[in-house]
Order: sequence, then structure tokens, then C-alpha cells
Amino acid sequence: MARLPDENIHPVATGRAAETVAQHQDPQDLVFWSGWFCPFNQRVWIALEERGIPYQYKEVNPYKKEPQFLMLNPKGLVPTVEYQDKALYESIVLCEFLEDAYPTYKPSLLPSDPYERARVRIWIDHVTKNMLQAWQRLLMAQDKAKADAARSDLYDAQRKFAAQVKGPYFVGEALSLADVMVAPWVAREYVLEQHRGYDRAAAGGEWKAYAERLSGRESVVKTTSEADKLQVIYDRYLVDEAQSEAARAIRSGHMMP
Ligand SMILES: N[C@@H](CCC(=O)N[C@@H](CS)C(=O)NCC(=O)O)C(=O)O
Repeated sequence: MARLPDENIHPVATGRAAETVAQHQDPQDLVFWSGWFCPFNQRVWIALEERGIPYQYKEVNPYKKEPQFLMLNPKGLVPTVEYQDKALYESIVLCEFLEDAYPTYKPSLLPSDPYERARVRIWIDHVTKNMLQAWQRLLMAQDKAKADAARSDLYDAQRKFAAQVKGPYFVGEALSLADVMVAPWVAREYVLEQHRGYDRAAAGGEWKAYAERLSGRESVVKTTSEADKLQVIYDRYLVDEAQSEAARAIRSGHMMP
């Protein structure tokens, strides 16, 4: 019998992420409605931290679909942002919004060169359509054939992405949104290593070096909670009992929401 996904979720961020939460309690123009465990959410959190944008952190459990939260985001998903009392959502849209709404906060995470900006967006699309789908399929795979296929697709997606990384980051010296979009899943690769026979090196030396660099980045570390709290959530996916929108989508062969 599948348990509801909110039952065992630790209610708030822990470890380094809890320290970051504590520093962002004062009211601000921007309220960040966050689920500490969510990788989509962490994208926005990393962007906020990288750029030093003032924000007020508020924790929400998106699985409860509370009416007040659904009024902000009809999908009932984190991340959600309230900016000057108007609500926005979708992690990629939100990161782009932060670029538009806070142009004076440096560094920008989009390169100034139009070609490079477009290249960043092309490879974010690759992350969405290829890398994350394979990641989630591998996480939820219940037999060897499915796991092997998903792992191979994931290595392929990571290898292709790594070939585009100019180094040390996607566009060169500066961090960009291409890196931000990948970082939360890189920081969670240990789950696949421990449970799904994943090996970073099998995606190639370029991916391995890039992934190590990215997961050690301060903005990633300071928005990451303790591994044992995260494991409770991943346990549900590993036995294919998760009831999130993402789990349902992967189970039925669709793209994640
Ligand atoms: N496409 C969305 C995905 C966000 C998402 O799936 N968030 C999950 C947590 S990681 C959520 O809120 N799940 C609640 C649910 O599935 O009911 C984005 O990029 O922001």
C-alpha cells in the first residue's frame, strides 16, 4: 500500500540549508515558497544565493495542496515565488525572472552575448527533456533492464552536456543558468550511486570533473540539507511508491511536470 508522500517528510531544512533559511526570515519584496528537499526548488535557491538577492524564505509542503498555496500556484508545486504580492512559479521561468527583475544584482547568470545566451537555453532544454527524465527513470526503475536502459540514457545525456562545458563552468569562468539547472541533481547523484549502480566516471572524465566542481560550489552546499533526511524521500521513489506528480508522470511514460 503506497503511503502518502507527506507523512514522513522532515518538515524543515537541516544542516547547512537550515543556516541559510535562518538568515532569510525578514520580510522582503520577494517571498520564496520553498520545499527544502526539492531539486527544482534548489535551482531558484542557488540563483538567489549566487546573486545576493534579498528574499524571505517560507517552507511549504507541496504534497498537502493546501488551498492557500493553490491560490499562489494552481499546480501546487514548489518552487513558487511571490514578488510584490504577485505569484510566479516554474523553476526555469523563475530563474529567468530573477535576471529580469534584479538586473543590478551581479553576477548575472545569463551571458551578455546573445549566441551564448541562446546556447545556455538550448542546453537547459536538453537537461529538461533528456537528463532529468533519465535520472528519474533510473531512480524509479524496478528491474535490471529498465535500470540499465535509464542509466545508459543518463550517461549519454551527461556526456553530451559535458562536451558543451567550456570549463570550469558551462560558459567558461562564470557560473550560468545552465549550471544552476543541473546542480541539484549532481548534488543528489550519490543516491543513484548507492542504489542504482550509477558511476559518475562512466559518463566520462569531463562530466566527473564538472560534477565534482559543481557539487562543491558554496551556493549548492549552503542550500543542501542533511543526506539522511533526503534519503527518506528518495526511499519512496526507490521502491516506486512515491505519489508525487513527477513519480506519476514517469510511471505512465510521460514527461515530468
Ligand atoms: N516543473 C516544475 C517542477 C516542480 C516540482 O515538481 N516540484 C515538486 C517537488 S520536487 C512538487 O512540488 N511536488 C508536489 C507534487 O508532486 O504534488 C519546476 O520546474 O518548478
